[in-house]
Formats: sequence, structure tokens, C-alpha cells
Amino acid sequence: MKKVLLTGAGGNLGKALRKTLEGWAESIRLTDIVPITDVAAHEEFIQCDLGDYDAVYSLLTGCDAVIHLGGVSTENTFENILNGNIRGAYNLYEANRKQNKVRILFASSNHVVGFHERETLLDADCTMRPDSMYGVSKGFGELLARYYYDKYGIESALVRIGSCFEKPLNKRMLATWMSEADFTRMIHKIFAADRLGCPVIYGVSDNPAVWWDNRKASYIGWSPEDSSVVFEQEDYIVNEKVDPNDPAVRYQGGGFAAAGHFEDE
Ligand code: NAI
Ligand code: 15L
Repeated sequence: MKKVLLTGAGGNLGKALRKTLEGWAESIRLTDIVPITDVAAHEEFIQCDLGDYDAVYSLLTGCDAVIHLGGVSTENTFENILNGNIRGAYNLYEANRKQNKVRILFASSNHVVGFHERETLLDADCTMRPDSMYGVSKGFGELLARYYYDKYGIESALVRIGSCFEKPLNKRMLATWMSEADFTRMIHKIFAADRLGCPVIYGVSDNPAVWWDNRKASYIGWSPEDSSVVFEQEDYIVNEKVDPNDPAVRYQGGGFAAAGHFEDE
């Protein structure tokens, strides 16, 4: 890998991957709407709003792979979601089609399917049931990626990330947690695969509770190695009180499914 474009490089996951991916690519082009100042020798930084097509076109120039993390990462106003996630995704795919048609990892989210109940085991072909306008925008991104694959052969991994943090933050995340190390190993497999296609891959570690079945993407050769089991007995997990009738507990999307979106709700 010569030059990888990392969008959303200033965010949580971007910061983590900059460390774990060090040495994987000859150079990494970081981009974000917010400034990044601690740029290492193998990195370069270009500040850019993903909603600006010309700027996004320049970002793609000379890159041979994209990890697309940039955009709004939780529920937000439609205007912000429209700019970062909908127009941003379109700009990225269209700029890529016009240039090198490189492989993209699209950071989708479990919130594309967050209105499925927790008892339902989901696979890559389940119905999208977004739990938020944010989830709707990630569904748009997945469909857009699939369209660019079917029509133009641009390969993407549609990674429905569960909860990728240092550790699970609550009981729900015991099921949805993916370690940064598992995500890093997944990235290696996605970009090393001879043929990727356009698979949906659930981004989740090998946790005791299983909501998602990744067998349809097993051909890429990724299996998680970490597990949330090591956090199960932590005080903040054991002491968390949950009401089984609360929609935040009933649905996979947790609080995203329970919360409203519009001001008049
Ligand atoms: P984050 O919010 O920390 O990072 C997103 C980055 O995108 C931010 O640095 C932000 O400044 C940038 N951004 C927002 N709007 C932009 C725009 N218009 N133009 C350019 N940059 C813009 O989120 P995090 O946790 O790092 O997540 C990264 C990606 O993975 C996001 O797309 C998120 O939806 C997705 N994801 C993350 C999960 C997690 O557990 N961390 C779970 C599911 C999905
Ligand atoms: C997401 O999509 C968010 O980006 C992240 O901040 C977490 O809330 C995660 O989902 C989750 O469901 O835990």
C-alpha cells in the first residue's frame, strides 16, 4: 500500500488507527474538517469539508486506498447529516470513479439495523431498520457503495461497526464491542483480499452475546480474536441498572432507538 486516504482522521477511531496502522502503508493522507497538528513523517494532512466536491476530488488524487471514517458519527440535525454523510459519501465515490477507482472501507454503523430486536440474529442480508436519521444516512452510504460496485466495479467493505472503543462503555456494548486491534486486523484483510466485492461485515469482536453473523463475509479471512468477556465483571458494568422493557434495551441500537430526532417529539 503506497498512499492511503484516512477521512475522519481527527476523530476517535481515526486517532486510534493512526497508531495501530503505523508501518502498514508507506504514507497516510489524513483529512478532517477540524485541524490536525501532530502530523508524523509518514503522514500528511489536508483539511477538508467532505461536502465540498472539488476538495474531495483533490484528496483522492494519488491515493490507492481509502478508509472512510469521516462524517457525523451520532444523531444530529438533518442538515449536518446531509452535508457530512450523504453529500460527503457521494463526493467521495464520485471523485473515486473519476480517478483511480480504488478500494474503499466504508465505516457504516450498527445503527443501520438498530431497530431489530436483540433476540434477532442478523446477517449481511437482513433488512435495514435504521434507528435514527444518522442510521438512515449510513444506509444511504451502503447503497451508494453497492451502486458504485455494481455499475463501476468499485469495491467497498461496508463495515457495520458495533462499538469500537478501548473498552465497552455499558452492558449493551458487551454485545456490540469491537476492539481496536480486531478492527486493525480486519483492515489488513480487507485491503489484502484478492477480490473483495462489496460485502457487509459486522465490526464486532468475539463476544459472548452474538447479535450478528459474519459468515457471508468469511471469504475475506477475518475472525475477531478479542472478547468483551474480560470486562463483564467490571463494577461499572455489574452495577448498571437496566429495565428490560426500555426500548433502549429491547432494540439493538440502544439509546439511538429510544431517542427522538425532531425537536417537537
Ligand atoms: P468521530 O465523531 O470521533 O469522528 C468523525 C470525524 O469526522 C470527526 O473528526 C469529525 O470532525 C469528522 N467530520 C465530521 N463532519 C465532517 C465533514 N463534513 N467533513 C470532514 N470531516 C468531518 O467518530 P468515530 O467514533 O471516530 O467514528 C468514525 C466513523 O466510524 C464514523 O463514520 C462513525 O459513524 C463510524 N462508526 C463508529 C463507531 C464507533 O464505535 N466508534 C460505531 C459505528 C460507526
Ligand atoms: C455508532 O455508530 C457511533 O458512531 C458510536 O459513537 C457509538 O455510539 C456506536 O455506534 C454504538 O452503537 O455503540
